[in-house]
Amino acid sequence: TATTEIYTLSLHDALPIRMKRISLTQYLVEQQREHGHIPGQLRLLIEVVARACKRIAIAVNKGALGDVLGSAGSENVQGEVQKKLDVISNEVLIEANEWGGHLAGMASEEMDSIHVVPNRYPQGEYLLLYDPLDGSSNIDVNVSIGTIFSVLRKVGHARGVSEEDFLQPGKHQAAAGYCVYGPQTTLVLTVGSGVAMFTLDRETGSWVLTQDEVHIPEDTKEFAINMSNMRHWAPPVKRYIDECLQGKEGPRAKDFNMRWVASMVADVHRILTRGGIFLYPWDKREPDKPGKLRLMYEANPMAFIVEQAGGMATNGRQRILDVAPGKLHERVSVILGSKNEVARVTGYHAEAE
Ligand code: P6P
Repeated sequence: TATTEIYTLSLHDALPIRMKRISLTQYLVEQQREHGHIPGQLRLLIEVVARACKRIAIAVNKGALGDVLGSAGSENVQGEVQKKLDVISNEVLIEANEWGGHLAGMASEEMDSIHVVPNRYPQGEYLLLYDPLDGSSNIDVNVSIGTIFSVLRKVGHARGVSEEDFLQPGKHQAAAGYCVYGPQTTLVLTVGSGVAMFTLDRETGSWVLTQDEVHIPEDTKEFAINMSNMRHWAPPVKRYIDECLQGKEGPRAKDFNMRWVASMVADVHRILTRGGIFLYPWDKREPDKPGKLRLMYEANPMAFIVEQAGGMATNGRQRILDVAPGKLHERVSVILGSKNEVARVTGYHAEAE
C-alpha cells in the first residue's frame, strides 16, 4: 500500500496545472507568483467573494425547506419585484466584504445607490459591483441561477468614494467572475490572464480548480436568444437569426440549435464550456432603453470573461468593454460568445448603418 501511495503522490505532482486539483487560494498564489497582478487586497477580495458565494449556494439549495422562496414584498431600483433570495444574497455579499479593508465601496443591482464601507472599517482601493442573484425568475422553478461580480480599482487616492468612482469602462476591470448554482456549484474567474473554473467540493467546503485556460471555440452552431421578442428586434438581429433558422438550405449552409435558459449565468457558462452566441439586443418594446441587461455588473464582467476566453462581446456597434458608463444602473445591448458569430452580427449592424 505504501508503494502505491508514494506512486500516486508523484503522479499527482507530475500533472499539468489543469489536471492538479488545487484550491482557489493556491491558484491565486501561483498566479501572483507567475503574473504579479494579484496584490494581497485583490486576493482577499476574491477569496471573500468566493466564500460569500458558498453561503449563497447553501441558501439557494435549501429551496422550499428554508423559507427562502417567493418574493420579498419589495422592489429594486429597476422596479423589479425582489425575491427573498435576492435580498439575502445582497446582504451576504455586503457582510462578507465590509470588514476586510480591501474595498472602498460596493454597488449592487439590488441597491439604488452605492454602499460605502462604514468608517468603523478600513477602506481599500477596490470597488466591487455585483448582481447578487441573477436569473431570479428561475429561483422558484428550480432552474440554475448565479452571482455575477466585477472588480474595479478606485482611481485617485482621496479618502471616501462616490458614484462617479464606479463609472469606469469595463476594460479597466481588475477582475470579474460569476458563480453558477446549478447541478454543480461552479465559480468562474478572470484576473486578466485567462479564465479558470473552480467546482465547490461540498465535503471539504473548498473551491477546487477543475478547468483553467478556458477557451471559447471561434465558430458555433448554437444561438441563445428569447425568440418571443422576434417581432421587436432591429433588422440586423432579425437577419442574423433568420439565417440561422434557414439552416443548411440558407446562406449559412449549416443547421443551428437554440438554447435559452433565461439565466445569463447559465447561458454564458454553456458558451464558455462548448461555444455559442448569446444575444439580448435592443428591441422596440422600450426604444429608449439600449437593452435589458445592466452594463456595470452583468455585461462588463461577462464581456471581460468572454474576451479572456478568446470570445467577443459587443453591443452591436462597439466592444462592450469600451462603453463609457453614464449611470450606475444603465443598460446595454449584449451580443457575446464565439468570435466569428459575434463579428458577423456586429458586421450586420455596421452594414445597416
Ligand atoms: P427574459 C434574468 O432576469 C436576466 O437578467 C438574465 O439573466 C437573462 O438572460 C434575461 O434576464 C432573461 O430575460 O426577457 O428572457 O426573461
